[in-house]
Amino acid sequence: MGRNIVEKLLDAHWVAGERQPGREVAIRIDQCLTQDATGTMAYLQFESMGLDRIRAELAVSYVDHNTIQVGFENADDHAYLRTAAQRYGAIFSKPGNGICHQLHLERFGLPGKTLLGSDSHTPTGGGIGMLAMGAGGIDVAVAMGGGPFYLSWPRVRLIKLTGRLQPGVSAKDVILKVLERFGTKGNVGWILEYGGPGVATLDVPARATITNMGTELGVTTSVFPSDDMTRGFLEAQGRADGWVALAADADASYDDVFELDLAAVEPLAACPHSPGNIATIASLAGKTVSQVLIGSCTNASYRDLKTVALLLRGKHVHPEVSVGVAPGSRQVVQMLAREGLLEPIISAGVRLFENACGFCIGNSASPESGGVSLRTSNRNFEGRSGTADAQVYLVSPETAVAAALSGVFADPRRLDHLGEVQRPDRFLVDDSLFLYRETAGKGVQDAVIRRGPNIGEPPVGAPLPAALDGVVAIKVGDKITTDHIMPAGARLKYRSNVPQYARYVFEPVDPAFHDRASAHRDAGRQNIIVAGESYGQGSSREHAAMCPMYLGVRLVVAKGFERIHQANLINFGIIPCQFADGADYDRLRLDDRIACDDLPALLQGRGELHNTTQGYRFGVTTALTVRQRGIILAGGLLRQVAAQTAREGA
Ligand code: MIC
Ligand code: SF4
Repeated sequence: MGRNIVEKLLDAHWVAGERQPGREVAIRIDQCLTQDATGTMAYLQFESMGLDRIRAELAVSYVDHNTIQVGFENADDHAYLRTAAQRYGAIFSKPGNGICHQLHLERFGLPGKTLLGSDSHTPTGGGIGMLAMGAGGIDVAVAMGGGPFYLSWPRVRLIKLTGRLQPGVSAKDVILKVLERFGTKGNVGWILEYGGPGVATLDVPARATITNMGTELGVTTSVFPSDDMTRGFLEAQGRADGWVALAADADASYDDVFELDLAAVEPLAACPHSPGNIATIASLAGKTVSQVLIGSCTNASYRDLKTVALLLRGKHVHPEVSVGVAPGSRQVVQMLAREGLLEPIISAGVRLFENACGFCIGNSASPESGGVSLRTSNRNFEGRSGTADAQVYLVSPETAVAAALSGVFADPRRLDHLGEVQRPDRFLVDDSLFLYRETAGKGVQDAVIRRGPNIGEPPVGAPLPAALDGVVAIKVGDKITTDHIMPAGARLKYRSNVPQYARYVFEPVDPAFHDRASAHRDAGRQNIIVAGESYGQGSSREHAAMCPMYLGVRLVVAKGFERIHQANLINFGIIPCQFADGADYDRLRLDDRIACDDLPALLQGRGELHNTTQGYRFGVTTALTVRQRGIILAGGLLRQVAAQTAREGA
């Protein structure tokens, strides 16, 4: 029987496990990426594991999130990351080089390889035929050290593309269509594989836009075949040597097939406050817009920004709309500059931002109060923009330009000069902002790691106690994102300093959480988080587990969890339990005291918790592998790996 692309990639990297949907498998990771907001902790944890050097084929440490540098914190992080990369043998991408996913696609991504990144949008690499996944920093640290990555054997859905997109409709509309169909919850454990004759009509940046936002569905990853289009892209990047073909066998089978006619896709928007809240631009036409921002790892490629430049040429943005462009990489900026395409953007009255995450993570360009902001990025969670009551819509670059020019939502298919962008024969390649081990100056072993005052210590958990003397420290609803749990934006600069960052756990939901949880912890009680469906959507930030661990959280009881966050909770020794009966969610109240005499027994799959305040018992379930139970019992992965390394060294 033939194999699909996902099976081929998993088989080629097989280490151990069972080919059964939902069962855990271990695979070898070829390439790793980190970014600065998660990278400092990833490297600090790598150091605590006692390994002397990076063993993965390739590791790249990007600086793209925290480039604001108000105060010393970000700069301390950058210096630490640069010197740690030099010491352990990673490539360091300096601030100013661009956004990790865009850069990785341009310069390092290769079909047939696995990629693990400490950022949830790592699946961008699926656009070039990689099995690319996001994970918490500590999982990436383990993979950098040559250890395997564990994932559930997936169910694979074929998204069969036919037809060709109309001019003015682009890749963003395709993934918004997929989001409309499958939503942002209920997709854990799936991988999307794209196929069908429509694939050949999409270039690599378009494919990468689609795989990038597969993350918003909650799938493990998304992957495209590697074909002539892929080869052409690699050739134009001067990397043709790395091309291999990758296609599903003719008789491959899938767990599900969804057919999508590209010609029938209309311009779409994800409406506030979820990437799965989809409406047609036609239904929004005429609605006033106050801000338009084009950029992020989803839609800031050369193709996207050249499209924007050509659409803006000779025109001016609407007087009442604030418009900004943040290119995805320095290559994109250099190409636009060489082709005279920055001029039309600037002359149109657009603000040119740094090629970094910037507005997407809410650390710049927040909209006005109640403002309507159209963005080409991938997340529109409430408050993420930095303005609590802003209305953020996610759209394609073409739709963004149509709104920038008219001041209202407008159909991009009516713009002039659509569809004029072709891939260049040669991209402008200038790798001078990548610092390679060989060019970094000193011998790897001699490099001195710079640790400014912002560089803290990764917290190490304590082994699981036998009994639980817990208290419900917060009760939250459905679809709580990691932005709710551990806000980014203005708080992002504390990522390397856990005691400080922990002050902001649940800040957008309940600013009193930190003080309450600290008081329980100091009184010797364990904190419990009670949550609804899809707890932990969004970012891969392990701080959303690490900081709660620091505040004494031992248990999250929810109706459902998202993949990366569930793995992060386990990695930090926190038990993710589900209600055996969802109705018990309603009964639990803040401050209820919860007891359990045999906490380790809970890890076996099923158990009972005793609500001693209200005087009743309720059932919970866990779905943990032997490996995961070991991590929780040990008090977290860091503690477990450090103990193992010490034993091996002894
Ligand atoms: C995001 O888009 O939310 C981020 C910021 O890139 C995060 C990573 C982080 O929190 O540092 C992600 O997507 O994983
Ligand atoms: Fe950066 Fe935004 Fe992409 Fe996250 S989603 S990596 S913040 S550009």
